[in-house]
Amino acid sequence: MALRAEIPVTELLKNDPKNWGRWGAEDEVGSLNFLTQAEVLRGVQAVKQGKTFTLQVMMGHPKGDPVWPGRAQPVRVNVMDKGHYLCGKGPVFPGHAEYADDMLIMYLQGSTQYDALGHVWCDDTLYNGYDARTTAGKMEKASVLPIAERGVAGRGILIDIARHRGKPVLDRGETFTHEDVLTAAKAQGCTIEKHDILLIRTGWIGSFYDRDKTEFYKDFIEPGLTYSPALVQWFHEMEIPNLVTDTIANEVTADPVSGVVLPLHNALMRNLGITFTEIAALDALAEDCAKDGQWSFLYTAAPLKVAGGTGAPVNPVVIK
Ligand code: UVW
Repeated sequence: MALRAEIPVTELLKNDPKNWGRWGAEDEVGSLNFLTQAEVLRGVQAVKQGKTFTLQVMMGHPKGDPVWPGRAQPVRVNVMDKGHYLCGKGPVFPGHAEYADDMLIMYLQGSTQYDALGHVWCDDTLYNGYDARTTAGKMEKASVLPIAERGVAGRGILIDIARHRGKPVLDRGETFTHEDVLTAAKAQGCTIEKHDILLIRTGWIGSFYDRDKTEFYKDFIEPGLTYSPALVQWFHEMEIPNLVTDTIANEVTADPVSGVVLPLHNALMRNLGITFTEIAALDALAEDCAKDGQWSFLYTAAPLKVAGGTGAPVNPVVIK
C-alpha cells in the first residue's frame, strides 16, 4: 500500500461539498436523513418476488475472516458446553437442563459492518464539525449508536462492476469511477435513482476465501471507487444515503493519482455524511439479479447498538 501521500487529504478535498449543519448541529446520522417514510415505501415498492438475501459474511469461516491489515479476526470461544458437565464443572439446575455459552472477541470493523460517521476524519474534525478529541476513550459524537438506533431501510440497487468487466473479481488496485458505475447500470438495464442505497460488487471479498492469505494481504491494495471531485459531486447530487460494497474499505486503498489513502472516507463519509457498509457478501445476490434481471430491492439493516462504537457488525437483509 502506498503510505506516503503527496498532498494532505484536506488539501485534496478542499473544494468538495459538505453536508455539515444540513440536518442540524447535533446530527449524527448524516445522509440517512434522506431515507424518509416516502423513501422506505419506495423501497417496499421494489419488492416483487419475496426472495430474501442476507449480506453479512460468516464470522469464523473455516478459511478465515477478511479484515483490514493490522486488525485481528473475530475469535469465538466456548465458555460452557457439554465438556464442562462431563468434568463435573457445569452448573446443575433443578430439572437438570444443561447449556452451552460462548463469547466473541472482535474488532467492531472485523466483519460486515457499518462505520460510525466519526470513524475516519482529517483536520482534527469529524463529520458535522465535531472535534476529533471527542473520540478519546469512546466516541462521544457521531458514533455508530445513532445509526443503530435509527436503522436503515430504503430502495437498494446493486451494480455488478466485476460482471460488467467480464471477470469474476476485479484486480488488486483496479479502480472505477461513478461514470463506470452508471455505464454498468445501463448495461444491467437499470437506473440508479436519487436516494438509492448503492451496493457495488467487485467480487473481492468473495475471492478472499480461495486466495492465499499472504498474497491477499501483501502490499495490500483493494480494488474500488477512486476519488475525483466529479465523483463526490455525483454522490452529493444523487443524495446517496448509504454505500455498500464487498471490499474491506469501500474504495481503492490508495488513490493512484494523489497517493492519499482512503480519501473517500473523508470525502463521502466525513464531509457528506454517507454511511459506509463494508465487507458485504454480494455474490449470491448478484448471481440472482443476473438471472432474473431485477437489480433493485428493499434494503434493510441495523448495526448493533454499541454505545460509543466506531462501527458495529451488521447482517443486512435484502428483499427482492
Ligand atoms: C479503516 O478504518 C482503515 O477502514 P474501514 O473503514 O474499512 O474500517
